[in-house]
Amino acid sequence: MFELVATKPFDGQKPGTSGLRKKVTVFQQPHYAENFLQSIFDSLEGFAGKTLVIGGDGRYYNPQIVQIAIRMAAANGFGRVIVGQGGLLSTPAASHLIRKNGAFGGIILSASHNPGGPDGDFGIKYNAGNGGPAPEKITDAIFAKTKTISTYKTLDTQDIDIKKIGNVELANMIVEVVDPVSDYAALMQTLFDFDAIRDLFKSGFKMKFDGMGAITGPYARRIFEDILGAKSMVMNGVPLPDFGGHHPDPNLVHAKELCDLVLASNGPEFGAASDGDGDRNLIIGRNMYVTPSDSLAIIAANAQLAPAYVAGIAGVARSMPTSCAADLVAKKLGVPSFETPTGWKFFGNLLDAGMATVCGEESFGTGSNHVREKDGVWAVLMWLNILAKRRESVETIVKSHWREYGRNFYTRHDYEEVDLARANDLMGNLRKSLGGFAGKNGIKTADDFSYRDPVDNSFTECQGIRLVYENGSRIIYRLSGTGTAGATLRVYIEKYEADVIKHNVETQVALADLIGQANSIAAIQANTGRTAPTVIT
Ligand code: VG1
Ligand code: CO
Repeated sequence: MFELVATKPFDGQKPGTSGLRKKVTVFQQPHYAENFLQSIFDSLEGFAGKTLVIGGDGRYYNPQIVQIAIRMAAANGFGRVIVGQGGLLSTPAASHLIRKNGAFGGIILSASHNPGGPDGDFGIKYNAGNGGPAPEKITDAIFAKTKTISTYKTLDTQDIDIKKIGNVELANMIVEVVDPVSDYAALMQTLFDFDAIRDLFKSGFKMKFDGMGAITGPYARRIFEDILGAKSMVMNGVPLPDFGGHHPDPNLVHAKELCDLVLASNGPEFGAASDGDGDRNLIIGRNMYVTPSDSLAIIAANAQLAPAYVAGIAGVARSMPTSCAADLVAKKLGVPSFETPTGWKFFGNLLDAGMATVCGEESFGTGSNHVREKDGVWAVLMWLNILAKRRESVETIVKSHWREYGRNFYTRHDYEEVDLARANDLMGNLRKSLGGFAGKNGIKTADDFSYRDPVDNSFTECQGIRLVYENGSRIIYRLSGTGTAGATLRVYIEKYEADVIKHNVETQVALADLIGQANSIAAIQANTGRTAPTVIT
């Protein structure tokens, strides 16, 4: 018999770009997590007796919330929970388990690339039966429920042992504890040419992978080292509750240890990293950083080298701030390209409908129709597959891509933890001035990006201020939907360059003019009090 616990609503349980993210201390308030979980269940219908996948990235507070979620799933009438051993699952592995087992949905416990530990962040996200993040229709319903909740259902039981693989009974529910890596590793072997990659490593090819003290360590060890035979190449490979103090965001700033090693002229041929929950990827080669936007374009152009994509891709989708490099590839391939709002949930319908095969975001996210999340290890394997087939360096592959398509110089400047009211003012002022930009200083159009989903016709607006220049250059402003303190202003800057002679200019230099314009148009210094971005990628 379940217990009905009386509770009161909490303010602000609104899912952002990727689920509900708050400080651990916020989640530690009595009933806080329970309220949100019950609101998820109350927004769903028809799950009695069905399967729910539960797992998280192992960050601080993961073990406690896994137990709460399992009890509440049983009390709410699920028939089976599949949970990763120790409560661990990378986000793409959770997506795969939902799909493979025909589960009703999944609860993913992660704040992704945000720092962890007692003073860090925590997060809860619901994924639907297609394995993908719940669409806005569901997240809006969840938020509405959080505002009126008065009771939640749970069981009065001890913690259940999820350290051992196997089945445990809990009331009328079966809890199936699974190895977090096995099914995922098996899926990867159906997508890529593992023999070719094994041969690449046998030939002396050197690689370093940075797990950043987060979830992908065990996945990388099993797949790259045990299965593919790469020798001791994983750094920071043990998932830790505080990520070993790392900020598990795989970019040039936070994966500095790896970058210093690989970007050197005598470094290993290839380097990669993933984030807290394993859905992001950083790709670097000796002397060559590959921007996520370029990586998406290069993957789209070379996907046919991998067995799963040998028949070609149906289309490419990118988030609006991602550079237009992938569009050029789609055009050449004669397949459609789609431009969606930021956040992986917007790719779900396109993937389900078979309209896009490969998707990506400038924020180090790349993936395909094999799951419904971005997938860090997948992207690394895709690159390894390309490298194994082409037997050229990362640098050669990138430069020849630019030669063929032109180069989309690209940078993102983040101003983190700025005052929320001032950030809102900055965006508000830009919105008010929208009508005055076009036709001046080379700007062709100015708008606040909105998106009509071509599959279900749903409409999403206010997704970022977009200034598009006559020559195709773009400046985009938006506020982050994943932060937990103040506001983060993201400024995205892009310029297309067809002339090969100009391809080797340093990115910040090539974009200096546009960066100056971006700063002055939004009066960033005056509005944020900051003279420089906190993070440049
Ligand atoms: C950021 C990125 C976005 C990504 C999201 C979740 O969102 O910009 O592209 O989908 O994080 O990624 P925002 O709203 O902060 O810009 V993860 O790795 O946190 O699941
Ligand atoms: Co992530």
